[in-house]
Formats: sequence, structure tokens, C-alpha cells
Amino acid sequence: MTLDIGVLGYRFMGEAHANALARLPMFFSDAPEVNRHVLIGRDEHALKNAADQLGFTHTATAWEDALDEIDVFYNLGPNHVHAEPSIAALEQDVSVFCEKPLAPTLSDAERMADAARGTDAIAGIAFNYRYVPAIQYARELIANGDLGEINHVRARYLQDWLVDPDAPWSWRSSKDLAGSGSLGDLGAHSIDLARFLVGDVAGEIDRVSGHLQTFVEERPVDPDDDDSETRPVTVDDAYSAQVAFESGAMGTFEASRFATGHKNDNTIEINGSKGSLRFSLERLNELELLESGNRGFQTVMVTDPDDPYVDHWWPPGHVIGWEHTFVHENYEFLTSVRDETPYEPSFADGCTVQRILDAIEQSDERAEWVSVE
Ligand code: SOE
Repeated sequence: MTLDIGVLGYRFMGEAHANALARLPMFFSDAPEVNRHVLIGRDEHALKNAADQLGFTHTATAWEDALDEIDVFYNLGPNHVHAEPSIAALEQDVSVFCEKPLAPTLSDAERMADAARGTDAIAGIAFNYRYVPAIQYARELIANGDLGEINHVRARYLQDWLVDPDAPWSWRSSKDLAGSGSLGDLGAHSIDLARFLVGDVAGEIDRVSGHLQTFVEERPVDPDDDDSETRPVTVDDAYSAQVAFESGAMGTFEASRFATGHKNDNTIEINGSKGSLRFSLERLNELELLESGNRGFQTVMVTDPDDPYVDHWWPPGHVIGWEHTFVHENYEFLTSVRDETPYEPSFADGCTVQRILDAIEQSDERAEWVSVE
């Protein structure tokens, strides 16, 4: 059985997922066969070029025209186009893989999760950092009880691409189009990683206290034009949050697009009663571990053949990179579609993350702790 894939979006995420689809048959011999059938976008000329480059045989300038022809719909568009096409696809029993955050608003995310409940098609959200081998290894250690009882989760996701006040306005600057800024774009990853790593032992995040800040309130549409029109920035440039897990574990979360010098610094540290671990995306083949009786963190390489996914790639020590997380993610998602087995992270997971993002925003507005409903 070959799965016909339709992908909406051909820029950064379109390239990352198209690369993963191309790599699958080379490195994952038991992966479903896939056909990069149709690439969807609005600009016909750019779309045709992208389709040639990314190996798609057809193009469509309206997503409505593509749904009849495909088994799986990848929604990699800006956040405000996540809901309608994804819901329409699920209503036609087409499986959907949607980029994060699930939607700009909690009500849209809930509608998407409802649509997913109403079909046997698979609805997955693309949280690719779950698929770093070191993260999966960390999860195993926590589930085995190697860290003991979890007391602290400390996660930060730092970038600096907006620190220049003349950096251009984009859909990511608009609350209507994006929902939120660093919170939804980067904080969603941290929250998902925390749930993935400690959710089974520490439970859900049930209370939050959040702080959001916008440092630059207007941005030029065209930074090369001194007289450029400017538009308001209606989302956060940075957020921080304290959270409480059901178990009593404490979490501190932070993300910024103004953390000068940090390009894509996605870090998480977990402290338990018997040990600690630390992961940084900048050293994604490694995990720092503090085990009972040791006097400091030790760095272990997660590149052995029995480490998650590693046997598909290179011999020990021949490190993998960011793009491999997408290959692993596509492998798991498409296997679920082919085998009709549940996939996580699902739209329900995406909706839970959205509920936490929403509570962090409400907490900032009300200047008080907020319960996650
Ligand atoms: C931009 O901030 C971005 O591309 C995010 O949208 C991605 O989810 C993250 O992985 C890298 O940074």
C-alpha cells in the first residue's frame, strides 16, 4: 500500500518534512511506501519550483482541491490556517499531520481535537523534539525510576532573531495569525517535552503563573525601505512561567526571540530525588547525567546501535543532526497511518498543550496563578 501525501507549505517546515519523506525508504526499510503526490500553496510560480525541488508530482493552489486525491494531509502552513483545512480533511477521513502549535486559539484547538475524535483517521501534531534519540533515552531513564521522584523541570528555548528592531514584521508578529509569539512557537515545544519526559510520573501541569513581554511594538513591513509601512507587534517576544505538576513537581519555563547570542537553544533539565539529567539541542547526540553517588554530571553519547533510532543511521559516534528528528517523526506517524494504530503526540496532546499556553497568557493578563482547566 502506498500512501499519497499532500503537503500544504513549502518553506522551512515543508523542506524539513519533504527531506524526511525522501530519506525514509533509504534508511527505514519497514517504513510505509509514500508518494509525494501534491504540494499546496498560493503562489503558482513559487509552488511549481518548490514541487520540482522537493520531489512532488502535482501542485494545487487550493487545499480543497487536493483532499480527494490523498491519504495523508500535512498542514505546515502558518498557525491561522491550521484549523479549517485540518478539520475538513479529518471530516473526509484523511489523516492529518499538523505543525505546532495546534492553532492560534484554544477554541480552534478544541474544534480540531473534536474533529480528530470523530474519525478513525490519524491526527498527529508535529512535536519533532520528542524524536531526538537522547530525549527518548532520557524518557526511558525517568520511566525506569533512575532519577527517583521528580522535583524540578527547568526548560528554556532561546533564540535571538528579533533582537534587531528593524527585523521585518511577519505573520509570526500577529496575534490574529499566530495566536502568540515565543510562547506558542517555542514554549509549546518545551511544554510538550516536559509532558513527554515526566508526564507519566509527575502527571499533568495543573497550575501556572505566566509573564509575557513585547520589547518592540512596531516593525517595518519592508526593512530595506527607509519609509516602509510599519505594523504593530501584537504577540509576546518572550515569556516565562512557573508551573505546578499534579505530583507537586515544580517547573520553570522560558522562551525568547531576544536572547542575544542564542540561535536555537532548546534545553531541558530534570532533577529527581536520586539523580538529574540535562539535554541541550546544541549537543543533541549527548545527555548529561547525574546518577546517585556521583559528584557531578557526566556526559554520555547517545549514539549506540541500541539507542532509539540510531541503528538506522551510522556507527557509534557518527553523530546525527536536527533533520533526523523529522525522519524519525515521519516514520512513526506514517507507520501509525498505515497500521491504523494510535499516534502520539495526537491532536488531544496538542490541545492539552494549547490549554497550558492559554492559561499562561491568562495568568499574565490577570497577574495571578491560573488553574489549567
Ligand atoms: C522559529 O522560531 C522555529 O522555526 C520554530 O517555529 C520551530 O518550531 C523551532 O523548531 C525552530 O524555530
